Amino acid sequence: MIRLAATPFEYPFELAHTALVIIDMQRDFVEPGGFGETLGNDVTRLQAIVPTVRRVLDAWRAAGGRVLHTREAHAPDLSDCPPAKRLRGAPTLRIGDTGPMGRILVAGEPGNQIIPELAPRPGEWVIDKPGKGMFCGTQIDALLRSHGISHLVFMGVTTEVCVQTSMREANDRGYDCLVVEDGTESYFPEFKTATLAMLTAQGAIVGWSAPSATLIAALTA
Ligand code: C5J
Repeated sequence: MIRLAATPFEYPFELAHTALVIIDMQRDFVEPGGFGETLGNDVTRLQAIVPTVRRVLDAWRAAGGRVLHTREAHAPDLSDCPPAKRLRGAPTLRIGDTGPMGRILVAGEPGNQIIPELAPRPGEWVIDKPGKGMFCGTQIDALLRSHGISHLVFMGVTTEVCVQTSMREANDRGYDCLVVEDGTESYFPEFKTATLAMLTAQGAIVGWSAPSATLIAALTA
Protein backbone atom coordinates (compact mmCIF):
# COMPACT_ATOMS: atom_id res chain seq x y z
CA MET A 1 0.00 0.00 0.00
CA ILE A 2 1.30 3.44 -0.99
CA ARG A 3 0.09 6.30 1.19
CA LEU A 4 0.47 9.41 -0.92
CA ALA A 5 0.50 12.89 0.61
CA ALA A 6 -2.21 14.60 -1.43
CA THR A 7 -4.88 17.30 -1.46
CA PRO A 8 -7.20 17.40 0.44
CA PHE A 9 -5.80 14.46 2.44
CA GLU A 10 -3.81 11.23 2.06
CA TYR A 11 -4.53 9.04 -1.00
CA PRO A 12 -3.86 5.36 -0.25
CA PHE A 13 -3.54 3.04 -3.23
CA GLU A 14 -2.17 -0.36 -4.19
CA LEU A 15 -0.25 -0.41 -7.46
CA ALA A 16 -1.77 -3.75 -8.46
CA HIS A 17 -5.26 -2.20 -8.34
CA THR A 18 -4.41 1.18 -9.85
CA ALA A 19 -4.06 2.30 -13.47
CA LEU A 20 -2.20 5.37 -14.68
CA VAL A 21 -4.56 7.07 -17.16
CA ILE A 22 -3.01 9.42 -19.70
CA ILE A 23 -5.73 11.39 -21.41
CA ASP A 24 -5.42 12.48 -25.06
CA MET A 25 -1.73 13.41 -25.27
CA GLN A 26 -2.23 13.50 -29.04
CA ARG A 27 -0.68 15.59 -31.77
CA ASP A 28 -4.18 17.05 -32.37
CA PHE A 29 -4.00 18.82 -29.00
CA VAL A 30 -0.28 19.35 -28.40
CA GLU A 31 1.15 20.22 -31.83
CA PRO A 32 0.52 23.17 -34.12
CA GLY A 33 -1.98 22.46 -36.92
CA GLY A 34 -4.21 20.14 -34.89
CA PHE A 35 -7.67 20.38 -33.37
CA GLY A 36 -6.52 22.47 -30.40
CA GLU A 37 -4.88 25.12 -32.52
CA THR A 38 -7.79 25.29 -34.98
CA LEU A 39 -9.91 26.35 -32.01
CA GLY A 40 -7.59 29.32 -31.56
CA ASN A 41 -5.49 27.96 -28.70
CA ASP A 42 -1.78 28.33 -27.89
CA VAL A 43 -0.52 24.75 -27.81
CA THR A 44 2.83 25.60 -26.20
CA ARG A 45 1.14 25.56 -22.78
CA LEU A 46 0.34 21.87 -23.31
CA GLN A 47 3.75 21.02 -24.73
CA ALA A 48 5.34 22.25 -21.51
CA ILE A 49 4.01 19.32 -19.44
CA VAL A 50 5.36 16.59 -21.73
CA PRO A 51 8.63 16.03 -19.78
CA THR A 52 6.70 15.80 -16.50
CA VAL A 53 4.20 13.33 -17.92
CA ARG A 54 7.11 11.29 -19.26
CA ARG A 55 8.87 11.25 -15.87
CA VAL A 56 5.76 9.95 -14.11
CA LEU A 57 5.14 7.43 -16.89
CA ASP A 58 8.72 6.16 -16.62
CA ALA A 59 8.45 5.78 -12.83
CA TRP A 60 5.06 4.07 -13.15
CA ARG A 61 6.39 1.66 -15.78
CA ALA A 62 9.48 0.90 -13.70
CA ALA A 63 7.25 0.13 -10.70
CA GLY A 64 5.26 -2.31 -12.86
CA GLY A 65 1.93 -0.45 -12.88
CA ARG A 66 -0.72 -0.69 -15.57
CA VAL A 67 -1.06 2.17 -18.07
CA LEU A 68 -4.10 3.28 -20.06
CA HIS A 69 -3.72 5.83 -22.88
CA THR A 70 -6.81 7.43 -24.38
CA ARG A 71 -7.24 9.19 -27.72
CA GLU A 72 -10.14 11.43 -28.61
CA ALA A 73 -10.95 9.86 -31.95
CA HIS A 74 -13.87 9.44 -34.32
CA ALA A 75 -14.60 6.82 -36.95
CA PRO A 76 -13.74 7.98 -40.50
CA ASP A 77 -17.46 8.10 -41.40
CA LEU A 78 -18.08 10.26 -38.28
CA SER A 79 -20.93 7.94 -37.28
CA ASP A 80 -19.83 8.40 -33.66
CA CYS A 81 -19.63 12.20 -33.86
CA PRO A 82 -23.02 13.77 -33.24
CA PRO A 83 -23.77 17.02 -35.09
CA ALA A 84 -23.97 18.69 -31.68
CA LYS A 85 -20.21 18.07 -31.39
CA ARG A 86 -19.16 18.51 -35.03
CA LEU A 87 -20.97 21.79 -35.62
CA ARG A 88 -19.50 23.59 -32.62
CA GLY A 89 -16.00 24.98 -32.37
CA ALA A 90 -14.00 26.53 -35.19
CA PRO A 91 -16.21 27.51 -38.17
CA THR A 92 -13.36 27.00 -40.66
CA LEU A 93 -11.90 23.59 -39.75
CA ARG A 94 -14.22 21.13 -38.03
CA ILE A 95 -13.90 17.54 -36.81
CA GLY A 96 -13.50 15.36 -39.91
CA ASP A 97 -12.15 18.17 -42.10
CA THR A 98 -8.64 17.87 -43.52
CA GLY A 99 -5.99 19.94 -41.76
CA PRO A 100 -2.18 20.01 -41.87
CA MET A 101 -1.99 16.68 -39.93
CA GLY A 102 -4.81 14.90 -41.75
CA ARG A 103 -8.48 14.77 -40.83
CA ILE A 104 -9.16 16.48 -37.53
CA LEU A 105 -9.82 14.05 -34.62
CA VAL A 106 -10.28 11.07 -36.95
CA ALA A 107 -8.85 7.69 -35.93
CA GLY A 108 -5.75 6.63 -37.85
CA GLU A 109 -4.84 10.14 -39.07
CA PRO A 110 -1.34 11.47 -38.28
CA GLY A 111 -2.69 14.19 -36.00
CA ASN A 112 -4.71 11.67 -34.01
CA GLN A 113 -1.65 9.76 -32.81
CA ILE A 114 -0.21 10.02 -29.33
CA ILE A 115 2.91 12.21 -29.39
CA PRO A 116 6.12 10.19 -29.89
CA GLU A 117 7.57 11.17 -26.49
CA LEU A 118 4.68 9.35 -24.77
CA ALA A 119 4.15 6.55 -27.27
CA PRO A 120 2.40 3.54 -25.73
CA ARG A 121 4.44 0.41 -25.22
CA PRO A 122 3.27 -3.11 -26.07
CA GLY A 123 0.96 -4.35 -23.33
CA GLU A 124 -0.32 -0.88 -22.41
CA TRP A 125 -3.98 -0.20 -23.08
CA VAL A 126 -4.82 2.32 -25.83
CA ILE A 127 -8.50 3.23 -26.12
CA ASP A 128 -10.18 5.54 -28.64
CA LYS A 129 -13.03 7.52 -27.15
CA PRO A 130 -15.59 9.54 -29.11
CA GLY A 131 -16.55 11.69 -26.15
CA LYS A 132 -14.78 14.02 -23.78
CA GLY A 133 -15.24 11.51 -20.96
CA MET A 134 -13.47 8.17 -21.34
CA PHE A 135 -16.44 6.00 -20.36
CA CYS A 136 -18.81 7.37 -23.03
CA GLY A 137 -19.05 4.89 -25.92
CA THR A 138 -16.11 2.74 -24.76
CA GLN A 139 -15.53 -0.57 -22.97
CA ILE A 140 -13.12 1.01 -20.47
CA ASP A 141 -15.23 0.25 -17.40
CA ALA A 142 -15.42 -3.46 -18.25
CA LEU A 143 -11.70 -3.53 -19.06
CA LEU A 144 -10.70 -1.94 -15.74
CA ARG A 145 -13.05 -4.04 -13.63
CA SER A 146 -11.96 -7.27 -15.28
CA HIS A 147 -8.39 -6.45 -14.20
CA GLY A 148 -9.37 -5.54 -10.64
CA ILE A 149 -8.64 -1.84 -11.05
CA SER A 150 -10.29 0.32 -8.37
CA HIS A 151 -8.02 3.38 -8.37
CA LEU A 152 -7.09 5.72 -11.25
CA VAL A 153 -4.26 8.26 -11.42
CA PHE A 154 -4.89 10.84 -14.16
CA MET A 155 -2.62 12.96 -16.32
CA GLY A 156 -3.10 14.53 -19.75
CA VAL A 157 -5.08 17.24 -21.50
CA THR A 158 -7.06 19.29 -21.18
CA THR A 159 -7.62 19.61 -17.45
CA GLU A 160 -11.12 21.06 -17.55
CA VAL A 161 -12.42 19.11 -20.54
CA CYS A 162 -11.37 15.48 -21.06
CA VAL A 163 -9.42 14.99 -17.82
CA GLN A 164 -12.11 16.45 -15.61
CA THR A 165 -14.97 14.74 -17.46
CA SER A 166 -13.22 11.36 -17.28
CA MET A 167 -12.43 11.79 -13.59
CA ARG A 168 -16.01 12.72 -12.79
CA GLU A 169 -17.33 9.75 -14.78
CA ALA A 170 -14.88 7.47 -12.95
CA ASN A 171 -15.80 8.85 -9.54
CA ASP A 172 -19.47 8.20 -10.21
CA ARG A 173 -18.58 4.61 -11.11
CA GLY A 174 -16.85 4.10 -7.78
CA TYR A 175 -13.18 4.53 -8.71
CA ASP A 176 -10.90 6.45 -6.32
CA CYS A 177 -9.21 9.04 -8.53
CA LEU A 178 -6.20 11.31 -8.23
CA VAL A 179 -4.98 13.89 -10.75
CA VAL A 180 -1.29 14.76 -11.02
CA GLU A 181 -1.26 18.54 -10.67
CA ASP A 182 1.68 19.28 -12.99
CA GLY A 183 0.89 16.32 -15.27
CA THR A 184 -2.18 18.02 -16.69
CA GLU A 185 -2.67 21.32 -18.48
CA SER A 186 -5.23 23.59 -20.05
CA TYR A 187 -5.04 26.21 -22.78
CA PHE A 188 -6.50 28.49 -20.07
CA PRO A 189 -4.43 28.64 -16.85
CA GLU A 190 -7.37 29.91 -14.83
CA PHE A 191 -9.48 26.92 -15.93
CA LYS A 192 -6.80 24.52 -14.70
CA THR A 193 -6.59 26.21 -11.30
CA ALA A 194 -10.36 26.24 -10.91
CA THR A 195 -10.70 22.61 -12.01
CA LEU A 196 -8.15 21.29 -9.52
CA ALA A 197 -9.90 23.25 -6.78
CA MET A 198 -13.35 21.94 -7.81
CA LEU A 199 -12.28 18.31 -8.01
CA THR A 200 -10.67 18.20 -4.58
CA ALA A 201 -13.05 20.51 -2.68
CA GLN A 202 -15.69 19.39 -0.19
CA GLY A 203 -13.65 16.47 1.13
CA ALA A 204 -12.40 15.15 -2.25
CA ILE A 205 -15.88 15.29 -3.78
CA VAL A 206 -14.47 14.04 -7.10
CA GLY A 207 -11.00 12.99 -5.95
CA TRP A 208 -7.49 13.92 -4.92
CA SER A 209 -4.54 15.81 -6.43
CA ALA A 210 -0.79 15.63 -5.84
CA PRO A 211 2.35 16.96 -7.51
CA SER A 212 4.38 14.65 -9.75
CA ALA A 213 7.41 14.83 -7.46
CA THR A 214 5.43 13.33 -4.57
CA LEU A 215 4.11 10.51 -6.75
CA ILE A 216 7.51 9.72 -8.27
CA ALA A 217 9.16 9.71 -4.82
CA ALA A 218 6.51 7.28 -3.55
CA LEU A 219 6.88 5.00 -6.57
CA THR A 220 10.65 4.85 -6.33
CA ALA A 221 10.89 4.55 -2.51
C1 C5J B 1 -10.91 18.87 -25.85
C2 C5J B 1 -9.71 17.17 -24.61
N1 C5J B 1 -10.46 19.86 -25.10
N2 C5J B 1 -8.96 16.11 -24.79
N3 C5J B 1 -10.48 17.58 -25.66
O1 C5J B 1 -11.70 19.08 -26.74
O2 C5J B 1 -9.68 17.79 -23.57
